[in-house]
Amino acid sequence: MKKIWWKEAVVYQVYWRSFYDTDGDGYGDLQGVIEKLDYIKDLGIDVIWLNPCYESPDKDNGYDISDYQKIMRKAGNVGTWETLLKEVHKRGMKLIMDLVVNHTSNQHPWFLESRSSKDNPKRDWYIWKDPVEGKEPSNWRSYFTPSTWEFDEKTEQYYFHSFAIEQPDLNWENEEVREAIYDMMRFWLDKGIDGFRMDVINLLAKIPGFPNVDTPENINYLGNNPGIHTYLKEMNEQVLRHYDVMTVGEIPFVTPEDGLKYVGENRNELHTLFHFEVADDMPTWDMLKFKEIQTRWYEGLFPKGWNSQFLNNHDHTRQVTRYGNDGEYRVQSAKLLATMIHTLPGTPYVFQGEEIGMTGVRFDSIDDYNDIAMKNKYHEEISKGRDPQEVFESLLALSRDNSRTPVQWNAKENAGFTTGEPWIKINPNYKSINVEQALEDPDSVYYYYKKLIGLRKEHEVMVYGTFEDLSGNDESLYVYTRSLNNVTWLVILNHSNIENVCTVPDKFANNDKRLIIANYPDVENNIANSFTLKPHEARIYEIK
Ligand code: TEU
Repeated sequence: MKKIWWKEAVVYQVYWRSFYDTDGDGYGDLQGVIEKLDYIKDLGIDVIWLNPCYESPDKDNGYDISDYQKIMRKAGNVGTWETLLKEVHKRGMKLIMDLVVNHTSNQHPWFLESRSSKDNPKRDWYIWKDPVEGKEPSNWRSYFTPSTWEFDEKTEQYYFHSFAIEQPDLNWENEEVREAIYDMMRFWLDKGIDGFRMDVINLLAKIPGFPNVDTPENINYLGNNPGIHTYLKEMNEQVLRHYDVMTVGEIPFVTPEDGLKYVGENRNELHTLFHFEVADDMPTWDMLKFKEIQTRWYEGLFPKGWNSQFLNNHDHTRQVTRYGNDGEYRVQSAKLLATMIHTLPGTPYVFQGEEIGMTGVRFDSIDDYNDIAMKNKYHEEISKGRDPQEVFESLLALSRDNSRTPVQWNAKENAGFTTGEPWIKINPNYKSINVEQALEDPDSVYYYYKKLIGLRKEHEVMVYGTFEDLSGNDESLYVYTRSLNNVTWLVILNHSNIENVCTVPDKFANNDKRLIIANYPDVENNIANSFTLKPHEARIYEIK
């Protein structure tokens, strides 16, 4: 079987502004990432995904770029970035960067020129429309605002934005735009990066004419539109196929069948994707729903295309809080969720701090939060006369800031993240949940992650094995196999706050079993055909 590095890899996501601050300005920085590379390497990580650190007014934490080829001052400079890349490669790891090309900042020189006049040569680099009956050209909502249209007084036209008004969409129908983006991609690829995580890459193509829709709140009309595959094939032909790189498309709202159109091995578009079906369809844990999603994506994608496995990132709250148990069983729950993510089919992602079981937060006031999506929604809802406290509390669980609080390095002031005033509050539980504590505790979440990641390097069955769900419609138990050649691993997960009886699938009743890993101590090697699992207990057995 063909071995492919980005399928075998474990990716660690560095949200640098919350990772480690070395200059005391209260923001993490690239020098901080450099100083923690040995920590990331020791975990067993192969690839680092660095969130955007390009020049930006920072309205959406770097996803509003004003210069694609400069480094944001609070992150560092190109020199620091080049040192980071060199140090990552020196440790045998790879670095992928965020490619944010659906939109720029409204402070990007391209947009400043485009908005300056209707006949500016760059007018058509963005999407401008005349008012319709004195109003927005169509009834579309954006992800962050009630309308995708913002009126510009100077030229008396509306411009289109899929996200905040500070993030105007580029017009991908314009070949000059595409060529400028391809040149920018080559700039970073020629510096030696190992690939791109492509921000909302399915939004580049728009429905022609921007017609009104019946249900503007169901904003899937923003993505997966005709023309997207033409653009991605051109991007692959002109740029990507000329480099040995990993491409992962963030394609939030897509089905397995449509996902395969982006990442099918003979499509010549992208290598792999991550989608949000779990995050969007499961505000809280629903094992039956999760199993159904996993099986549908396995059957709809593998082995013709490749998926990613994650439960949290900088946009989705910390998994042990949202999907597990961040109280009495936090450690066991964090280990169980990790066991699942690292044994399901696809490339596993570790979001910074997940490896020590960091949890979500509940700050006291909207003023404690930074996330533009949350704050825009808060102001939109209270402008309708809703009770501010009720609106605030309704937004807490899914606020993206849950995952954006600084990494907790130790129990000292500001969790050892900064000597300055942190840009966002530190999670108050840092005194008990921090890297220093984890490194001193052989039973910590950290060492469990390290062992899981190590297993992936030793056993190809975790990467290339077929997948079969054997747990049927049990609402807490997830029991499945991964098989490759004559090796079969049986994964047994009790995602529950109570004990559960597990019966070994009949087909393995007479086989010997060898325990590979467990998240409780003193677990028996061989098992009887029916045995009791503790709350949030996870085990992997090799079937002999
Ligand atoms: O996120 C795209 C996206 O789909 C998210 O906006 C998601 O729908 C939202 O966060 C609800 O949870 C990407 C980036 O990951 C995000 O940080 C940016 O804000 C966004 O694109 C715009 O660039």
